[in-house]
Amino acid sequence: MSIFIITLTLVVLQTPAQCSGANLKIGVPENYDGIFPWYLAKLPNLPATSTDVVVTGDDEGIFGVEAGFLYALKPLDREKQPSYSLQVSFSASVQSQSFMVEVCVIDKNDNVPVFIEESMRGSVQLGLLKGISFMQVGASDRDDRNTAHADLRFSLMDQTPRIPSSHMFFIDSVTGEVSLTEDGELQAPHSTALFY
Ligand SMILES: [Ca+2]
Ligand SMILES: [Ca+2]
Repeated sequence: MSIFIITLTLVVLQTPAQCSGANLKIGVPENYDGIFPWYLAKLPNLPATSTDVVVTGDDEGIFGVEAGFLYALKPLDREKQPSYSLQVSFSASVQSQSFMVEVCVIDKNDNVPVFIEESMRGSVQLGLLKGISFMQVGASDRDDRNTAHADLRFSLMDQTPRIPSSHMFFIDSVTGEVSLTEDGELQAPHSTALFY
């Protein structure tokens, strides 16, 4: 029986995230680092003559309305809170009215993937055929799993020692399953290395 240690790397693809719109839904990017108040959108449901405009539904007091525009007073963190359901109340023609606004925080790729376990050990039984998985590695990413920001790919970076072949192992880039290559199948029984 041989035991090996391998070094792995993760590759993360990037594509823009989407925030679908329905009713009054506003998509805003996370981690805004510009000037505050940050004006997010004009509220078309708010009559120009409305008074006593109040925004509720956000415990931290991040959002407000000024001159018909919804604004935020600090950057948003999708990993902390992915959306906000706000109620905008106002008075128009003496009557009190309100409508709902959903603020959807659009993901940015601001988290690196991390392995579920810092170090993993697998063992190969003598006579194991190529392509048959003998261990599986896992990783996670806090970004939006519906986007490529959390779409992980595995690859083997290095093998130590590189004997009797430098290409003894294969990792499935999607599943993280590790198996022997053809070289590994042929050479493992003759390998003098007990640990990789
Ligand atoms: Ca990420
Ligand atoms: Ca993110």
